[in-house]
Amino acid sequence: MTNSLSARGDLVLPCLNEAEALPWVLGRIPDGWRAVVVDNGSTDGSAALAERLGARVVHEPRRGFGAACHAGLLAAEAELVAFCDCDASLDPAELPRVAEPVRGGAADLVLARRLPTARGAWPLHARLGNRALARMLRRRTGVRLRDLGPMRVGRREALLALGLTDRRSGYPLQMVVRAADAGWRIAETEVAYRPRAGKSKVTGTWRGTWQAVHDMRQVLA
Ligand SMILES: Nc1nc2c(ncn2[C@@H]2O[C@H](COP(=O)(O)OP(=O)(O)O)[C@@H](O)[C@H]2O)c(=O)[nH]1
Ligand SMILES: [Mg+2]
Repeated sequence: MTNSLSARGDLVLPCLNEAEALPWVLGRIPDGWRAVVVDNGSTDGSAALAERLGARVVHEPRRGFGAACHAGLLAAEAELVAFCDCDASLDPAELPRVAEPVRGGAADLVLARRLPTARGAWPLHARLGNRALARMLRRRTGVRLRDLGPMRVGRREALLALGLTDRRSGYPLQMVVRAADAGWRIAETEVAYRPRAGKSKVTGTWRGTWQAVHDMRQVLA
């Protein structure tokens, strides 16, 4: 891991009780990237563990995936900012390749489409919901994406200028909708999607799924 001055990018990792996943995730941070773990009131010692493992830890008391992601964006200092789940389902080591189009100026935002590596990595309802969402996004904005993947990279100042307001599960969708409305060049690449470590907070639960559907509808309304 590198300090902020030499870092090419800050990697925002929203974290709610991910002690099981943190050692692997933080062990996979590529050179030139700094991990910014945003703890959202974990009760399993995630924050202390992340600190011990050398990550920068930001505390966001307001619950919600978007609240955590946005606190990470506000705390970031590097030119490039990436987002990635902190559950060991996605490999931070893939970041340099994912970030390349933004770094090189060919795109303003890159999203990584998830390719499941095993049965059970991606529950069917989540996969179908995601596909429906991609279709709605295309109808609404004209942007063609095959997945609204959680691993993505953009420029810090431009991301801030989007003025994102969602603080729950609509955040990743609002980012793409506003970027599309602002005329950003949006690119899609691929990443491996593994079965997560620990328990799912969103699509693995009824409550989380319902909230995600509700929040995303609001964004597209
Ligand atoms: N900070 C914060 N992180 C969250 C919250 N809900 C989920 N996360 C994190 O967001 C990421 C995605 O959540 P996850 O449970 O993997 O959702 P799934 O991939 O749909 O099953 C994980 O890193 C979680 O720790 C929340 O309310 N606050
Ligand atoms: Mg996950």
